[in-house]
Amino acid sequence: MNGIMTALLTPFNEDGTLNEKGLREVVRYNIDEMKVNGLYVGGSTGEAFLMDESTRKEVLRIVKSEAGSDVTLIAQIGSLNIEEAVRLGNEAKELGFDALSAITPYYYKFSFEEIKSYYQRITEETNHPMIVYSIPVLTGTEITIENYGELLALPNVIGVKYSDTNLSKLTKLKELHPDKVFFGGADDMLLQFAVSGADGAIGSTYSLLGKEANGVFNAVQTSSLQEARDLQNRMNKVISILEDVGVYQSIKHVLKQNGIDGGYMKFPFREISAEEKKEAEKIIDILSSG
Ligand code: NAY
Repeated sequence: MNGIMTALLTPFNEDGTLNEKGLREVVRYNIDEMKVNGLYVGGSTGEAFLMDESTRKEVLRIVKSEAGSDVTLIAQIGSLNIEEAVRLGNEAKELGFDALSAITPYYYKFSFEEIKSYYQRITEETNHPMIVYSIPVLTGTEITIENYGELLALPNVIGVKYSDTNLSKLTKLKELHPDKVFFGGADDMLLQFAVSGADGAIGSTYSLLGKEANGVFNAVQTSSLQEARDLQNRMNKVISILEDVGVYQSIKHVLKQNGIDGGYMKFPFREISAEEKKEAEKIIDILSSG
């Protein structure tokens, strides 16, 4: 469950019906020519949200019958209608898809508790590996690091399709959940996703750029960038304290603890309190633990 996966497009006929021949060709092309590790079926690229349930099921059946066990198959089964999502999930499971994925419920401004209960219900009623699909640019739903933690703790939730561009958040998530899988979802930032700790990427453009994408990903994996990521994680722990307390104030304070006169702030900047100074001093421990 890693590497480059194509977010599969769906060929339609002119009258809007499914073009089975085209779909089979696209599947084969991705597997045989683009050499991708997997197919993500029924996502945004697949226009799934424009299809009725029976067509979505038909797409799953055709893709499975064409791909067999050649590559990893993930079925995006999310729907605003929970019963439909569960039915699609069970269909994909029975067909032999390796994992399910579901878009965060969209359109209405659902609370996190509602979003969590959506994944809870799908995973309970399908009992199959689940990848949360987060794409804030389209759904408007941002998930905090803490809330991701709650979703990733649900039974069967194995990872996130992270179609977000906040890469410092991704690095932190991977550090907090090393056993979960994270897929990048902005193809122009594949390199940055790979460097930031993504286990793979799912994207539309890999139907054309599969080989290049594999090249980018492998090049990053085989160099010593893991070390760079570990260092960045340490840096980010410090940066997060700095930002909480006040960046300039706490740098000055920590410098002072090291015998360097960082001086005071210029009015109207305020000086930090004794409590904030103690918080800033946590940085010294982090720096000395390296
Ligand atoms: C999906 O569900 O089809 C996806 O994986 C979405 C990922 C794509 N984003 C969107 C909004 O479709 O591959 C990207 C995107 O097409 C690419 O970065 C080019 O913009």
